[in-house]
Amino acid sequence: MQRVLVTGGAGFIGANFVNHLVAHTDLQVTVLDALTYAGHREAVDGFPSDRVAFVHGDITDAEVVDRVVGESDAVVHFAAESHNDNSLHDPRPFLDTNVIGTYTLIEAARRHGTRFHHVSTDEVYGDLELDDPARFTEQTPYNPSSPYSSTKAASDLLVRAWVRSFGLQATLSNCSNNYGPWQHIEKFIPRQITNLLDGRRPRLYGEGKNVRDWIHVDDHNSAVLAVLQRGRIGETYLIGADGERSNKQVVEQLLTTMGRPSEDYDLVADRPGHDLRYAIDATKLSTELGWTPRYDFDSGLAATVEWYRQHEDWWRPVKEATEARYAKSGQ
Ligand code: NAD
Ligand code: TDX
Repeated sequence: MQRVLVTGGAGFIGANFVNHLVAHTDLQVTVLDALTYAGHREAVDGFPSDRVAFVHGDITDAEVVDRVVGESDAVVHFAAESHNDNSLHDPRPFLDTNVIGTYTLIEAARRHGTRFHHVSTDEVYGDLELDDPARFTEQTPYNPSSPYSSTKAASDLLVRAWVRSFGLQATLSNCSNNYGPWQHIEKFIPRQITNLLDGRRPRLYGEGKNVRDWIHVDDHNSAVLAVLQRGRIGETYLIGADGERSNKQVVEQLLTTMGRPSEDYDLVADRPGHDLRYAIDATKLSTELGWTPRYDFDSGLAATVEWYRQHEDWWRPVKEATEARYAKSGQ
């Protein structure tokens, strides 16, 4: 394996993955990214051109996809519409990118016999009760709740069907909630960090009791690389780092870290259909591939706060518009 195509490589997780590949492998990288509102060219700038090439294009464009897949030994597919709240207001781009885009990529990978890794989410499994000791495993039945998660579930099923029907050389991974540098400030953790940096109060949906299972983006990406290099074809691996916390706990921790009283937040309108709890059992990944996470949540979160403090010129231009969109839904 020499050249890896990273779709969505200018987005949050994809950009961190490109940085991870440059730092930890000799692989050459091609990024394919449409630079939607969530894509940032500068997140993958500054590498030597023999390490990282950038192609500005859409994964639903069969012509450009066929060319870049044909030039690559493997594809790692991150590109997606990724925000649940956006999917509730306008689902159509989620169908186009997540379903048709994935279809376009796996057809090209099938034609060229290219190794394919599909990056997905634990949200395909629906949610768990707050007081249920159960966690998601690779055997949990699919039961997605939102337009976003249902289109991700559809894309997973397409990849699985292409493995079975056409012998596509694919693996899949489903990861829990990521945090870290370059995450768009529409998402929970960076929204609250930038609210606090801006002198605003954090905004918790509902009563703040929903639970997410947090993992640092670099731990997600080291797991994706392990699956790409050593995963068994046709298999799904769940990725998680035992990071369950309620949203209220996370906000209280941010307030304390940033020197504000821990009750200094607002409860706002809940998300329709809001999943209660996600939790990942990553036993298969750790026993089969020997993967372990490196970050603990407390120091990872503190480093992330510091990153947003240092990168105000990156997030400041979109802060007002992001908050104005939330204000329309009372959030
Ligand atoms: P993101 O929204 O930050 O980035 C998505 C990237 O894809 C952007 O660079 C965007 O420009 C690009 N893109 C969107 N539509 C495109 C199209 N039609 N053609 C080409 N490029 C396009 O998303 P993220 O949070 O980095 O998520 C990346 C992947 O990881 C997604 O598949 C998501 O479902 C999955 N995932 C995310 C999380 C999480 O916590 N963020 C957790 C598990 C899985
Ligand atoms: O302002 C907020 N207040 C709040 O309480 C926002 C933006 C969110 N929330 C809540 C909703 C969720 O319970 O915080 C939790 C996390 O919200 P998001 O950051 O929107 O993430 P989530 O909906 O859990 O989905 C994320 O994890 C799985 C990613 O956005 C997905 O791409 C990934 O698949």
